[in-house]
Amino acid sequence: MDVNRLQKAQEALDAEIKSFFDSAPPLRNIEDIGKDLRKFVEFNPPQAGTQIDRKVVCVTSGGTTVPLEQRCVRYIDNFSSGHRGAASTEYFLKAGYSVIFLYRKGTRQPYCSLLPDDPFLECLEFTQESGIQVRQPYSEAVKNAISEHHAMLHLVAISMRSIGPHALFYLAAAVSDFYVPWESMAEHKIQSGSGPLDMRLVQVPKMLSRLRSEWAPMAYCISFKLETDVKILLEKANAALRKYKMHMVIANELLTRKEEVTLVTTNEKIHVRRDPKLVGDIVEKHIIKHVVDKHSAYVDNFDHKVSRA
Ligand code: PAZ
Repeated sequence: MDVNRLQKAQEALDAEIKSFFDSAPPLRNIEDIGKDLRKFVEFNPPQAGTQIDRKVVCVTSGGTTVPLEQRCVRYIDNFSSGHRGAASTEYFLKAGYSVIFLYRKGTRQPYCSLLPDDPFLECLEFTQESGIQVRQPYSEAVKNAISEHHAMLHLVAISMRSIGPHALFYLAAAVSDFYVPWESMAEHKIQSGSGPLDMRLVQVPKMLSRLRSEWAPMAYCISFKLETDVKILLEKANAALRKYKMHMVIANELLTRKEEVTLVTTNEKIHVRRDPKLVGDIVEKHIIKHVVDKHSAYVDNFDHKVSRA
């Protein structure tokens, strides 16, 4: 692409991103979120000239919805349960990472995978002697959920620029590709009875290239690619790797996503499977092991270059 066309494409993307953010209602509590985020980042201060061991990962998890009305009654949703993000967070914490867990309310939480879907009803029992108590099969899981969950970071970040290569983005959320701009959205509940609903959804601008080039240019970035047709999966993952300059794209197919994935980088494709013969073995355990190794090599390479400069 020549320089002029490249610049025009950049400007068009800038305009799309601006219009996307302008058309959304302002984020509530933005100041508190910013304050918490600063506290978190200050807790991991990059000290000039010293070795920083702490690594921070931002995990996105769960699906996003597309509201159809400003006073939202209806929305378009997707299948994502948040299992991938929640389970991966547990393994990142085990590997010594600090985690910013950016999740959709109501989706899976770390350390809760062993709890039933409706913990309050399933986990508790009433006895004459002790009143309400946690039922035996769940007591260990509830204990872990309480102690670990509260220690976890509840904050959101899109930029971890100040910690350079020690930052990792692990973008497991299923983000909607389309949205209804705020100004063209009906204010009140859309009325039925007047025939088929005709609605135009606008494409959400792809922010991945901005993340790589501007928001956190030194961070290690991993995105996911989900398809239902295995025949095109790796081709699409490779295309995303090149187009958005990701360091890794994790390719998964809808029906087998809990069994196996392929980690795609520019040099290799690593196929990762859970072992069905091992009780409790989950694919995220294997994914995170590879991710941690790749990220460490990236940081070492970075530090090496800096020390030689
Ligand atoms: O959230 P979950 O565990 O049910 O599913 C995980 C997943 C399939 C959403 C994730 O692995 C993924 O591929 N996310 C990106 C989807 C995409 O936009 O292509």
